[in-house]
Amino acid sequence: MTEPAFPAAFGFLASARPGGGRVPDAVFATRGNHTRVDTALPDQSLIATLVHAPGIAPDAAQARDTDTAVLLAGEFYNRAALHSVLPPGSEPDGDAQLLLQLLHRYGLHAFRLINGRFAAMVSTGRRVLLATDHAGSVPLYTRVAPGEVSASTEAKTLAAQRDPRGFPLADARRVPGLTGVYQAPAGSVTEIDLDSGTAAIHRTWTPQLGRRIMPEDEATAAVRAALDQAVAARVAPGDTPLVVLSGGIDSSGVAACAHRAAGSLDTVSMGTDTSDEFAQARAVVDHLGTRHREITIPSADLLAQLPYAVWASESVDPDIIEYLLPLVALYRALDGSGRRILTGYGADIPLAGMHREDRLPNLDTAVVYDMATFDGLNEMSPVLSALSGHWSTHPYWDRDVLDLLVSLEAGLKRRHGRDKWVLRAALADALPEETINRPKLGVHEGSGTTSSFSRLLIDHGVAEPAVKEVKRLVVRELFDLTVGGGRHPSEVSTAEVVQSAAERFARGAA
Ligand code: IOT
Ligand code: MG
Ligand code: MG
Repeated sequence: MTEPAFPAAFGFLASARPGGGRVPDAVFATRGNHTRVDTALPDQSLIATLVHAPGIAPDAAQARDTDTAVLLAGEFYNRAALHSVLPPGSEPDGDAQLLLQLLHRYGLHAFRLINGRFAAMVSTGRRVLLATDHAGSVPLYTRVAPGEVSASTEAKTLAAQRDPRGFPLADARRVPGLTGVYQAPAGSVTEIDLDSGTAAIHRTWTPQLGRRIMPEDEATAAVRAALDQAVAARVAPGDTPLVVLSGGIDSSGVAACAHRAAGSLDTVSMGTDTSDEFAQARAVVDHLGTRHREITIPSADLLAQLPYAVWASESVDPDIIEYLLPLVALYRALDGSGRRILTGYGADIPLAGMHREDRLPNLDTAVVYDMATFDGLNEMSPVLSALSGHWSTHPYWDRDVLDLLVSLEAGLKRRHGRDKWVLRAALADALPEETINRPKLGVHEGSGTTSSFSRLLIDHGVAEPAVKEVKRLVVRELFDLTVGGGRHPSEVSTAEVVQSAAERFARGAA
């Protein structure tokens, strides 16, 4: 089986009902072709729109047999292991068929076996299953009523459907401002009874709380092996991947592994007129011999794209939006056809890379906190790049890599006066010394995003101490306009929203 450069589908909007029905024509942020699916099972119908890369038939995103139908957005990374537990002779063609066969063998526990980046909807008997990967990295939203379950990888497509009014879904996160729309939790299967609209949530993954003590050489070898494998699983045969490269240890490590796995590598770095990390990325480019591009985006253009970052991520968290904006602007600036993109995103969460101090108790507190609060932030969403036709994937949040990194005792993460020590040591033979030793710089800092966003607010009369709160108001208003209100981001002006948020804050504070 050759693996395609793209998953068979990037996203979907679907509806399950006892009888037939239809799904309205939806506007996704994800760019791609739309294919309609209409599956009549004995006890329910599953109808859907699949969004997929042009030129790729989305056949492998759907599968059915007599009483079960599967829809899948995204891809699996442990296919060989998954195949190995199926009866001899079963030759599933594509990830949706593989999932269908696993469901027959394991029931909904099948989702506990999968290491992937996906969202899935399964119609079976009179039940509907909605499943996310361990990280919820492909966001999945639902609106449930007796007799109908709608689900989508983008909340905005459910906002457009005002009817039916959603049933409350205990233990799932409400989507702000969208009545009756809930986000399926990361690492879970939501099992819904189609007739009553009642649901039970089954956890399929949870971050480890135990910590492992390991000798230095064993820990570094384990990290290197896990990362190598995660990157190799994300590289398609015959395809040259693209790494978004800052020149920090996280993305440089991915670049080194990807170069080895694919035999060739393209890299791209973004900067602004106020700051960049071009020289640091260049050291890695020269060392590995990648084909490299630098893209400079003026800060004013960057901030003008805030509506796109919120529209794509469907996140209301202002800190997260500052991390995502430079990446969204970078993805939008890539011309040409869709690419398979690997990032270093997420490494700082299990390694507490954002935590700039020495004390180990506080470091592990930061890891536990971040691992308990990432769900719903949508920072790994594929829509960030899919809005310009690219598929992105994050090797540090591979389930095996993440489980390993989270579980290492804090003294392996901060050691010999270095942050992220175990990762730096694991990559010591693959990268230049200056890259291995380079202190952490966040993407929001290296691109000047945080400071130029602050400056924009201050220029609109916001006082320094209020900047954080007004940023929150700006992001929420952008969310209400582009996700809840269905406005295209090209029609939304950052400056106008900043002005209105600043005025609202001033009135409230007065
Ligand atoms: P950072 O780790 O600096 O960047 C994340 C990824 O974005 C990098 O690994 C790289 O692939 C890409 N990138 C960054 N800068 C550039 C650039 N100039 N050009 C091209 N690509 C670039 C924030 C952060 O520090 O980003 N993200 C953290 C923490 C998230 C916090 N979330 C949470 N607590 N839930 C992270 O772990 O990635
Ligand atoms: Mg990082
Ligand atoms: Mg960085």
